[in-house]
Amino acid sequence: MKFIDEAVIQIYAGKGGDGVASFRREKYIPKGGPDGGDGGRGGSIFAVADRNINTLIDYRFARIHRAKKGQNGQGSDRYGKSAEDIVLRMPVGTIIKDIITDETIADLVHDQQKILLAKGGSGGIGNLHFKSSTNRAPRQFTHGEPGQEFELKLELKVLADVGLFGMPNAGKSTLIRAISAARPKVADYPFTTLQPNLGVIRVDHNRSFVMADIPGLIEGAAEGVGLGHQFLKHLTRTRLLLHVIDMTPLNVETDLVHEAQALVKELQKYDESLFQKPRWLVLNKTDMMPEQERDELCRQFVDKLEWQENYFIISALTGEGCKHLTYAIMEYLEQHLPSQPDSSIPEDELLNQC
Ligand SMILES: Nc1nc2c(ncn2[C@@H]2O[C@H](COP(=O)(O)OP(=O)(O)OP(=O)(O)O)[C@@H](O)[C@H]2O)c(=O)[nH]1
Ligand SMILES: [Mg+2]
Repeated sequence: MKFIDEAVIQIYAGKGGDGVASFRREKYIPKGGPDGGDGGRGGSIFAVADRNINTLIDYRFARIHRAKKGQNGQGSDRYGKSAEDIVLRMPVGTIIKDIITDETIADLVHDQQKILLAKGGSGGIGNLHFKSSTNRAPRQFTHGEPGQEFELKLELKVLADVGLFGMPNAGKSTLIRAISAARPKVADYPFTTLQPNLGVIRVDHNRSFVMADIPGLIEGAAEGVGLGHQFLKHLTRTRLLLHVIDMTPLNVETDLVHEAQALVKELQKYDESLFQKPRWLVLNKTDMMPEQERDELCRQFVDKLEWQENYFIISALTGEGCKHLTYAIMEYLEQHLPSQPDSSIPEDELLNQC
């Protein structure tokens, strides 16, 4: 299914049914009292986060959602039936904004989280309720209230603890396959991955984290080269970025240092706060380097980058170094808990998105 992470929808909650003015008319009861019932409530519109959905594509096709009107009240004390509510199911990670005010109405971070988006109008009151000691035969009734209406922007930003980024073909998807149950496509051509994939990395039975693999990024992405910047938003809610680098590119002339710096500049061009996020280097495909030179070559590379922080030498293909990397990530995440706990969600809620 096509991955869509933005949509605009219009929602119209139902109007309440009108109350009614009616009088009891029965044989042998000449002057029956008022018996007009109230109108039913109009249908409301809710959003519910559903872990089985990972795209907003449905909302590209169905943009207008209109709940039904409540039934009018009737004579003989009969109340109108309330209209059914509409429930819009959306992926976990969907942010819902009012298009006019740009205000965030909801951030669906937990599976089955339910939010009222537009309230159905209350039903009008029938004349039954206007009866009093001074007015035994009221003719008043009220109309149902209108339902709320909004135009909303839906934006999906996947929720993950760790985000992978790197050049196409660097081995990002191979890495997520090696350490989680996620099964994104892997192939030896660029731009194999065309949508974010999430994987749950289980370090031991009660410690795990969620990792996002996004499509490859290349120099000039800000100007739209390759797939552009469009997928970087899916890294904005992560707590740690892993920059995956292919240490043995097919083209031996590749300037790895320049390439790595250029990608980081792309992050910065997209969003300064993404650039400021903690970032580690993951030097991949090292199984193709001569073993005796491997560590030295990697060290020279990080030196040229003037990289003093964490770097990991791995082979996503053979799995070498991957366990050490996952433990280091887990420890880091445990030591740097999110300031807003709501920005991460229980991992089992994300499994479907793998
Ligand atoms: N030898 C070796 N090959 C690897 C390693 N990791 C990945 N590959 C190969 O590199 C190619 C690209 O791997 P992917 O995992 O699809 O790369 P990607 O970074 O996800 O690529 P895009 O989705 O296009 O951005 C595949 O042929 C993999 O088998 C590794 O550690 N060693
Ligand atoms: Mg990939």
